Amino acid sequence: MKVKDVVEDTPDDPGNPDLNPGEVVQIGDDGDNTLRGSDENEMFSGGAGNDVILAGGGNDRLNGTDKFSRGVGEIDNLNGEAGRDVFLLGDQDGSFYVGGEFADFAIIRDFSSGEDRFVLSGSSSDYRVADGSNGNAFILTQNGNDAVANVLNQSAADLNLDSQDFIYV
Ligand SMILES: [Ca+2]
Ligand SMILES: [Ca+2]
Ligand SMILES: [Ca+2]
Repeated sequence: MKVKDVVEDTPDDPGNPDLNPGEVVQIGDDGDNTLRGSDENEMFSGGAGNDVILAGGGNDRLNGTDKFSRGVGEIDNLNGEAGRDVFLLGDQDGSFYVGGEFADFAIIRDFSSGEDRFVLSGSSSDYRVADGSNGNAFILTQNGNDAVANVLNQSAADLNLDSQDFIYV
């Protein structure tokens, strides 16, 4: 089951797990879902399972998991596509995709510095970046070296955890 709804009245805050005015919401179930967006501004939540999100145009917020399953054991594919997109990798309760080390993380296909942003839990000192094997970069927890995201077409030097590309909640 996929749920689609329109949010009417909440704060406009990309780091907020709640919803923003005018956002269309797409929510996956516990299986492996493909959520395909339109040119509207959307909020995607893949939930449990290994999900693919194709956000389409518009300024979208992409969460491959949710506050319940938290990305544990999941590998989600997040595609922001056109527009200024936000990739949610954690919330105020902690980082997503932690527990399975390199068996759980979000794959970010089209991050563009200065345009798109990441949301991470905590502060920049909780994370580090490292180069992957083929022209990609990992965002890892400082504590436990647990992969949170694999950012394609970026090197570790391209990702500045203290820049405005990163929002901490
Ligand atoms: Ca969209
Ligand atoms: Ca998922
Ligand atoms: Ca992990």
